[in-house]
Parts: sequence; C-alpha cells; structure tokens
Amino acid sequence: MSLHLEARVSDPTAGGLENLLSEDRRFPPSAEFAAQANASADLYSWANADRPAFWGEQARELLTWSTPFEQTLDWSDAPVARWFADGRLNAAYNAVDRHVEAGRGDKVALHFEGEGGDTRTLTYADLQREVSRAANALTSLGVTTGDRVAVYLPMIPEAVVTMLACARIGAPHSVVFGGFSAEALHSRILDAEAKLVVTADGGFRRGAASALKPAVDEALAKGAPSVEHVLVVKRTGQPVEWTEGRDVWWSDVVDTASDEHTPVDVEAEHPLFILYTSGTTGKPKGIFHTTGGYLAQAAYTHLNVFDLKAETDVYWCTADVGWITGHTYVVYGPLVNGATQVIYEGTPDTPHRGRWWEIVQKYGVTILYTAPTAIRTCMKWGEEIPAQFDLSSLRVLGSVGEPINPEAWMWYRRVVGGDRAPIVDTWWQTETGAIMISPLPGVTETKPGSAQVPLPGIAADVVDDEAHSVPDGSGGYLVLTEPWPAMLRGIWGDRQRYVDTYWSRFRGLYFAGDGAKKDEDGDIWLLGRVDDVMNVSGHRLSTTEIESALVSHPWVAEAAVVGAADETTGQAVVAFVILRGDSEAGDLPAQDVQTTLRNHVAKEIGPIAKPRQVLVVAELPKTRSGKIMRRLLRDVAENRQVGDATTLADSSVMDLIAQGLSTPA
Ligand code: 6R9
Repeated sequence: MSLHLEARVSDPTAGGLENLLSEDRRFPPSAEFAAQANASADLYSWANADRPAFWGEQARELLTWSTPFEQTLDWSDAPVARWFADGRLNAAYNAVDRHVEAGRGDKVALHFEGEGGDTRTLTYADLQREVSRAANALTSLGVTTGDRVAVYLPMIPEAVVTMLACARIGAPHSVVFGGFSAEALHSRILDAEAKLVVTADGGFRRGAASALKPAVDEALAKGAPSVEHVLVVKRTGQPVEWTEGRDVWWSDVVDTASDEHTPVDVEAEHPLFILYTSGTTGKPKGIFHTTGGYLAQAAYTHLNVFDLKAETDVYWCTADVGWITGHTYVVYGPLVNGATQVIYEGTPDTPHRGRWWEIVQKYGVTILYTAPTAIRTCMKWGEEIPAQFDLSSLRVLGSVGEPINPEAWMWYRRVVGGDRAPIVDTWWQTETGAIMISPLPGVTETKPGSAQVPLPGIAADVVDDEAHSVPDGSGGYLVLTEPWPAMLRGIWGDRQRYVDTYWSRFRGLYFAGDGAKKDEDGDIWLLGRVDDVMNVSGHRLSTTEIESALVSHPWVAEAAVVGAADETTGQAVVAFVILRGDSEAGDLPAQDVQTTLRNHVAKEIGPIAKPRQVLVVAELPKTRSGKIMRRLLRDVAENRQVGDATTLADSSVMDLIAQGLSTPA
C-alpha cells in the first residue's frame, strides 16, 4: 500500500492543522499530451510578472467587447473588486451569437440526453434562435435590464436557454436547484425580489416524472409580491395547477416569439447572476457575480484546465445548472469557448448503472468533469460496469466539489481514464466563480488527491491562526491573497455580511473556509471545510484523511466521518461506510467488519484516529451537488433528532440510515 497517512498531534491554538498526508505516487504528463496542450509552464511566469495585465490579456483574447476596456483591476473599494470596469459586453452574445457570426452556426452546442432516452441537438444557430425567442418572451412578460429572474428547472435545454436569455437582456438569473423545497425556493425568491419564475411541470428522475410546478405554487402562496409571472416549460406532461393571469406556458410565449433579438450591452460590472449557497447558520447567502471578470476567468479556466480544443472535443460536465459548476462549466465557460457539449437530465443509474458510460461511448465524450462522490459511487457498483463500454475517447478527466481520496483518484484514472487521461482536481467555490487551484494538463506532474497549484493569475496560500504563511510540510487555512476576475462581488443586498464572512478572519486575505496543507514541494492539499475538522483529545484530525484511510481499504466504497461529542475525548470519530457490493465483507458478521475497519484506520493514521464506531449504511445523505451533509450524520452519531434535511437530494436517505442503525451491528 503506497498511500501513507500520518497525523501529527498539535496544540489546536498553536499552529493550525498539522495533519499530514503524504502520497508518493506521481504521474508526469505524457510527451504527446504536453506537445499539444493549450497551457504551458510559461503562463505562470507571464501571470506573475503583472497579474492584472495578464488577466487583461485573457479578457481581450477570449471575449468580444462592444466597448473595449482600458482599466483592468480597480481595488480601491476593497474587498469589492471591479474588473475591466470601463468595458461593455453581453454574455449571451459571447456565448452564442459571435460563434454564428464567425461561421460556426452549424456546430453542435448541446447534445441533450433525456433520462428516458429522448434526445435533442442544438447547434449554435439553433441556440441563437431559441435564446432570442426567450429573450423576447421575457421582455413581453415585463422583465427588463436589472430585474431578477428565478429559475427552477430540471437539466433540460430550456435551463441553458433561460439563463442565456436573462443574460441577453441583462436580467440577473437566480437558479434554484430543482431538488430544493418550496421553502428554500420561497426564501430565495424573496431575497432576490424576483419578478419572474421560470419552471417546468416536472422533470424525469430515477425513471419517474418528478413534479416541480407544485413547489413554485406553494412558494408563491407563502407570499412573494415581486413575482408577476410564472413561465412554465412542458416537460413531463403531468397535470399542473394553473393561476390565470400569472402562469404562462413556454410554448405559448417563447415558441411564438420572434427569433431575432439584439443583445443588451451592459457594463462589465453589471450583475450576471445570483446563486444562493448555504451558510453555516442563518439564511442562505446570495453570492453574486458580474459579467466581464466572471466570463473572462470562466473561459480562460475552461480552455486551459480542460485543454479544450473547440473544434474536436466533446465535453461533458455532469453538474446540474443549479450549482456553480453548472453555471461556469456547463453554461458560460464551454459556450463562450464555442465547445460542443453533452447535457444529461437524469441520474447515473437510470435505467441501468452503466448509463454515464453509455453516454460517453455514444457521443464520444473526450473531456469529463464530475465529482468524487460520483466516482466513489461507480467504484461501489464495480469496475465491470464501465468495462462494458468504450471509453477510449476520454482524454481529460476533471474532479470538483470535495477532496478526492487518492484511491478514488486512482480508480478514476485507471478504470475511466485507461491509465492515460490526465486528471485535474479542481478546487474552487461558488464564491470564487471559477477554478482557482488545479493542475494544468500537459504541464503539471499530478499527485493523487491534491489540487496542487494555484492557476496562473491566481494567488493562494496556506496560513496559520495568525495569518502567517506556513512552511512547506505544514497545514493551516487556505486563503486567497490577491483579487481575481471571477471573484464574488458580494452577498446580494448585504455588504457587511460579505466583509464579515470572508474578509474578517485574516486581515486583507480572503478566507475560503477550507483547511489545507502544503507538502514538501509546496503543493496544496485540501483537507475539507474547517468546520469538518475534528478535535479529539486536543488533536486536530481531518475528516478527509480518515475517509481516505477508510476508502483505501478494499471493502469500502464510500465513507463519511464526523466528530461526535464525547465525554472523555471532547469529540470522537464516528465513521459511516458503504461497503463495496463485491467485497467479502457482506458475508462477515457486522462486528468483525467494524473491528477490521477501526484497526485499519489506526494502522493508517494512528490510534488517535481510530473511529469510536464504524456504522455500515446503504446510503449517505448528500446534497444535490453531491456534498455529504455531515451535520445530519453528526445528529445520528450523537443520538439527536435529525435536523433540517430539506436540501438533501433524496430525503429518504436519513430514514434508511436510522432503520439500518436500529438493527444492532
Ligand atoms: C465548485 C464547488 C465549495 C467547497 C470548497 C471546498 C469544496 C470544491 C474541491 C473542494 C477539495 C476540491 N471543494 N472543490 N475540496 N478539493 N477539488 O464545489 O463550489 O459548492 O461552493 O463548494 O467545496 O470545501 O470550499 P461550492
């Protein structure tokens, strides 16, 4: 076993995190890949020489401006940045029209695959017509530049079309996950004072029609004075309640609208969208992004991190448009770069567990961007499933959303990437807008489990409690030390909360909320949210390290670790594991499985990290974006009533876990 983990004991007040995770496997880029790569090592020195000028070059090169900018960064109102502020542009024009004008109208923009197997192909010319119709329809419904539009749709082409139609008229969109409750939708509509809600009768998930419109009706029944209309896409054909005068069918107003529309030029700093993300407490934060800087970094990162060749690649990001990855790497990045991409409505196991690989084979997907949780789920299902499909088209693999365990990384590389495709582990946040820390394919020698290096143009560091940069080999808190183009411009309507949340922990530094360490080479390893860091007998332990240790055991497919209150040790480690379907553990007594896994962690990390309990479960509670909701597991581990589970992708999971635990292990 080449994965070696060690936990160093530290005084929690003295020097930040000191959990070390040393992983000695290395994957240098192949000569063939490097020879054709978009990125080169020169980018780092170029960007370091003059960061704002570097970004100015990217913004000029990758975007089309109706009024070119002279200014690059204006940081005089810190911590609110202004980038390219005297320039003007339109995001939808950049994502669609300019490709048509350049003679690429017949190029496929979207290969849509419905869960039930229905498909639609939209070229850039089709997209231009659709987005123009939708922009005209929005205008006819009274939406004008600056008005907010709430979008509550499944992963269907209309979601992309709606977002671009909003951008086309300069109306910031606020996309709310289709999996969120009426309550969550209501609070987001109120906070943004949305004038219009765009939704569908429903979408297809797990082989069934899942209704969306009732949640909108329920949200609006709670009172939402700003909303004038609800625009409804017919997707499933299920019956819907109808409020005359308020509700309108997409087919009545969009399909009949003119397919010609002139995009509205906006200032670079005009808000492009609001996206709500849950804070640790209280109401969700409306993170808002503006147009020019966001688009520049979206395009630059999409081009270089995924090595996109717009003419030949078929790109697929599996994220839902309801989270930031769907905004930046389904809608804006790929379309601004003129890529051909796949979007898929459903779940990876409908109607069978090979569905994703079938899609890769069918469309010849060359670049795949997904989340560690999905990779671990596929590991759980067994590698014989992807083995049934031709995945040889894949040439770049991306990971996002949480730290990827080295074992999952290795599986991804070997089983999905044929030991050939480079993996880019991309660290970023809703707040950062675009990728910040990632290897560059063809340039960086990769390390399983590490996001490694800030991209050219990005400045990050790991600091201790006193904001001092830690030496290589030590841990601490991840911070961003220089403004970047796609950074959030604030929390909608609450500047003070923006300052308090991100800029007050360390003076002058953006605090991301993640623990991290620098290895001996200075490469960055993410250790999970700092609120996921446990303190056991005064020793700081990272949930990620213990999860990695568990997943490195051949029996374990997926693991989630929480710190549960403990009388003697302060906190104790409680692990929830999903066993691999094909492992022999299924035939052993639960007690033996527990003991083996507890000892395994003790051996990998040290006795201090040995879980008090290892609970075998069938599922883990996850948000729609795939993040494990450790808060709920902590409730289980501490024998409390389980708290608010409304943001779970599948709310029955907690019942399953509770049932499983009531049968004694
Ligand atoms: C893009 C996205 C942000 C948080 C972030 C961190 C975690 C994301 C990661 C990662 C380790 C990676 N995270 N990517 N941790 N390695 N490659 O996920 O945005 O939903 O706002 O979450 O996700 O904890 O702070 P968002």
